[in-house]
Amino acid sequence: MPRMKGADLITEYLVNSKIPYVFGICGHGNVGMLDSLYEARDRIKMISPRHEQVAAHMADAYFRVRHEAVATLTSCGPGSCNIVMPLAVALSDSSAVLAITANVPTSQFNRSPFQEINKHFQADFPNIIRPVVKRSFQPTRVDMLPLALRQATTTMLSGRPGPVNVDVPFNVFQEEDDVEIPLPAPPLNTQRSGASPEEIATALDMIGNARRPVLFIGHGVTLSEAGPELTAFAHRLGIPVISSPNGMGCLDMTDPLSLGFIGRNGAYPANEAGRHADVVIAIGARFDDRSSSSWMPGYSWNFPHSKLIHVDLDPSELGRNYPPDLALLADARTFLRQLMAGLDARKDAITGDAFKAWRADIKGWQAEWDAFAQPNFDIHASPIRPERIVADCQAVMPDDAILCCDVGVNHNWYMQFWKARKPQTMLNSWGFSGMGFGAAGALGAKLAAPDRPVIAIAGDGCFTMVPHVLCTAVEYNIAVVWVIWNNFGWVSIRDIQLGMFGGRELGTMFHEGPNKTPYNPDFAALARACGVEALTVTKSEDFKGALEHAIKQNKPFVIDVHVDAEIRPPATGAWELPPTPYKEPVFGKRWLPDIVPAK
Ligand SMILES: Cc1ncc(C[n+]2csc(CCOP(=O)(O)OP(=O)(O)O)c2C)c(N)n1
Ligand SMILES: [Mg+2]
Repeated sequence: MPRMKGADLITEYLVNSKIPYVFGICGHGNVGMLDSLYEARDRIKMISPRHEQVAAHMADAYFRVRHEAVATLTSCGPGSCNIVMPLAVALSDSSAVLAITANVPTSQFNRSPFQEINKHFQADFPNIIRPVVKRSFQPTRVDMLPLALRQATTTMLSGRPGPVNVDVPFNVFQEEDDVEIPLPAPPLNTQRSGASPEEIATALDMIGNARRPVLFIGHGVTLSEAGPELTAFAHRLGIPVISSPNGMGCLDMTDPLSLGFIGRNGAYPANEAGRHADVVIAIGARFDDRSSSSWMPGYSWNFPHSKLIHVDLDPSELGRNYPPDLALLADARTFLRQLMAGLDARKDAITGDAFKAWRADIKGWQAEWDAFAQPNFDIHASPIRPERIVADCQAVMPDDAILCCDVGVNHNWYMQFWKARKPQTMLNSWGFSGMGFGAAGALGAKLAAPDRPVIAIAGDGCFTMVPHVLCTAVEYNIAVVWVIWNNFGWVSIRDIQLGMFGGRELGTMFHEGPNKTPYNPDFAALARACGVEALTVTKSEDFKGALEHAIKQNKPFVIDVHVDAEIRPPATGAWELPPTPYKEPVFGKRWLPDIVPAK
């Protein structure tokens, strides 16, 4: 067995696992690891952004684009505490990150050395990080590293992927032992479980008896790389597809069967189809509050009136929010292949003919929605109407370009109107909605897809949480285009505040001076100060050209776009914060079936 330093063992394992990057920030706790990465600098690259939050968002976005994980490296104490939020983002959205954190030397455990968390237990960082990772490992000797690394990476990529933590005391980087480098973990989707033949037969019976079926797909379909199978199945039977944000693009959203997103910020045809469906086939989707109108019946869904076939590889999602009529523990791609094979084998040929009337209803809802929404896309104004920005991005960005979305009302507009053409091209912090994901993650997305344009859409609030991303872009020449959706405030929250509290506003807009003049830094000047080219756009006529220009430059670029804060995305479903009653007007109508049959 070779004798080697713990840090070298980790480095060799990362290299053998074909992990090309470590995103991280130095500290006294991890200098041993940095020195080892220096030795291997031709085989693995360290990228050091200006905040640990950015490092973990970068790793998260990198995985979402490539479905291959990279590592983060943070020091003991505060540096590692800074990755808690982005790891929560990754965990909520099933994204894999190998978070290597440093800790104090084992010989100093419990003595309260510099940066040890020890109130309740020695070197207690694993307890801080535990709720936001699939598992935390704390090897306290070099000979414990091989098993910890192998188990951590296997856990990270198996089943439902997610972040893991390996917490390494200072001396474990530095000490030597006789150790074997473990084999790399199997890549994502190595194991693909399927449903039983009986379950597939039951699912097909339910689909065959349906008259108004709909597919609801989520990140599980994206992670399973089941886009072609989904498309083939939807086309074969002519079943419309509703998508959660992280499922977008698995079916080309310009396909007539693609209904878009559902819920308060969904598209009207998706909510209409969801609430009128008689059979819902949900695959890798979890019916969270934002894609189910907070579970209030009749806005987005009508369970148990509608029958539910729920497919997921995580049993905790089956029945979490709606009890399924048929719950299938299966990988999305395997399930869809099984359905297709089942269709081929059946004697009572199931065809899409039975759904013709249903598709005609849907066409009608699509026409109504277009008639309502489309005229606003062509309006020129200053400040700019929100729809215009979405439309111009759609017109300028090539089909394989990556949109890395941040959080806020800007994101609501993209959820409602963006048409992703391919999987893994629209990245969203969905489950946890951590501000900074879009602005920071875009750096990781660009490293994952260096030949494709990457556009970050970030609100002015989100961007000012991580403005130092510009420094990192310059230092490492990462050609991201940031579109700053500048409405001079935390406008998504302002709108909730205004709606709930009779028009009173506090702490949700950016002002200066006694007259409360809208305030923001001059983002273009800020960008130039960092060495990044920038433009300010205040008129809608100018945005498209600015974006084209920025993409063509193929270098870091900021476009500060002044957007009208008074135009709100139309509600087509609902979102409720109990006990406040929901009273927003909804485009279309809540629809409850007359008779809700008992189960
Ligand atoms: C780290 C973090 N802090 C706070 C929030 C709560 N929050 C959600 S959206 C939002 C405002 C976003 O403002 P901005 O980026 O300007 O987007 P806008 O809604 O104005 O488009 C806030 C504060 C959050 N999701 N994440
Ligand atoms: Mg804003």
